Amino acid sequence: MQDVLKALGMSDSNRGGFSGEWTGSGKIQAVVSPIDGAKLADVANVTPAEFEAVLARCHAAFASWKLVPAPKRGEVVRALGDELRKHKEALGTLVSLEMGKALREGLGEVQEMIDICDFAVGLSRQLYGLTMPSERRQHRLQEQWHPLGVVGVITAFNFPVAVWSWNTALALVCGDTVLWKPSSKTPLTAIACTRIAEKVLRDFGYDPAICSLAIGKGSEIGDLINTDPRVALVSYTGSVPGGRHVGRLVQERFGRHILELGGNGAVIVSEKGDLEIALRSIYFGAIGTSGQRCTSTRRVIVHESIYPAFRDRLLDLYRKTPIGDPRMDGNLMGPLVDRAAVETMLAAIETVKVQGGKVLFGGEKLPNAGGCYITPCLVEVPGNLPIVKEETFAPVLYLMAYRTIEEAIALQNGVSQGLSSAIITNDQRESELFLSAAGSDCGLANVNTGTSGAEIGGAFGGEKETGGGRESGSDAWKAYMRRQTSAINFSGQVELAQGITLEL
Ligand code: UN1
Repeated sequence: MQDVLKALGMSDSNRGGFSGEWTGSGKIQAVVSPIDGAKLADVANVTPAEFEAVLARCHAAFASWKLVPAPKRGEVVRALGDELRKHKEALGTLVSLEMGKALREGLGEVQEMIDICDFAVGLSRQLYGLTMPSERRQHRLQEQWHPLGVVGVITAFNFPVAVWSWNTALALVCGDTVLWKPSSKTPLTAIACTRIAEKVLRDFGYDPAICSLAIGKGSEIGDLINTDPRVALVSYTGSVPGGRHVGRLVQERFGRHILELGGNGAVIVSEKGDLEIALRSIYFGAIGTSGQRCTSTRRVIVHESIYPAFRDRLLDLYRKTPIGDPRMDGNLMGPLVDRAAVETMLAAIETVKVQGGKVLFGGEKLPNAGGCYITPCLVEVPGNLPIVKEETFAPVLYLMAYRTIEEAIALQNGVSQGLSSAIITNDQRESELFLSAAGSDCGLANVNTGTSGAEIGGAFGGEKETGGGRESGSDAWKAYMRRQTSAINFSGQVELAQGITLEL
């Protein structure tokens, strides 16, 4: 542990606020690993007064950062990606230690950070605006994209570093400054990332407050971000109730928000699909990150003709799941993030039994140190029972059968969340229907691959109670900029639009 912290410039006791200098004299929090309950390090939270100073500096940094040409800002992001490459092993290990995901997934998460940096470097030369024909003679219409301001990034424990990077890499090339409030469950990884960004910004001679940090409770520090008009955009990843709260506060002051809330991913397995692909994608989607991705597979909708055979093969995989210390290569599943998550999972299993579900396997607590280990659970259900419609952030997978493809799509869409979905089929009519307006209502709809593991090149996010925001690739950057439309008259005369005449 000491080596990992040292490699990332940290120590046993760390301060949780940064805006050019490190601050934090609030509550001291002992960060404990879900792997074995061992203490990792202390973090001092920021007080409201320290938060005010952090925000003020981050806001002040915007005034000069927005004037740096975008391709030059891209150079900073390139260096950030290079620095992350150097620290991939240490940072990936810290992710695994702090939130408990398998080391290979921790490394994958850091890779996702590197990928978005690469994407953003290219983007820094492509912040295109359109030129449009004017209806008036010798006039021209154009739009430009300008920096927006401070982006408040509020992240969840499950992707403790990648979500910051999706937002930060885009925000930086867009000319925005970033104020990050990470989950209180994963403050160490946030300090590590901020240290990396600090070094890069200092090397270039820019104000390091461009990447600021404020660690504290959501109800305190989070709400200071949500209510402050100096924060132009709040990008929030978390639960549906959390997002409803953030959305209300930010809307109240006409700020912008990107909400990336709960999912309830389903995979439709057609009798015309490749069952090996289905098995692997579903298994990884359900147990990967111990079922704690918003893109995790939570429901499997299987054609009735193959249902019994498919269920038995999946059950077989579940029975053999290697669970244990996530740093050991053989283990596919580590602990849940904390004991409360284990209790939430157990409660959902009790509820589904009462509602008519049949537990086929799992939901057994394991005696490992720390108390956060539990076997993944597979439950047979007759359809979208009330508890199935809720997102339980844990490895519980609900299996149900369907008769027609239309019925399967209706089951997939029959929940209030709309993040990720997939179909496993070799029938083009089925896959095209699934991707059509009559198909999946989710932001992500995959064919012959699972619900999780989205690449950064596409826009990431979902509909309905998932919140409607988009982060990462494609044109998600537009949410981080201010659009300016201009009419330019080079005629030497006055001509009004819409044919209006003005005789003086
Ligand atoms: C999340 O769970 O909040 O698509 C993000 C995936 C990852 C990101 C998940 N690339 O599974």
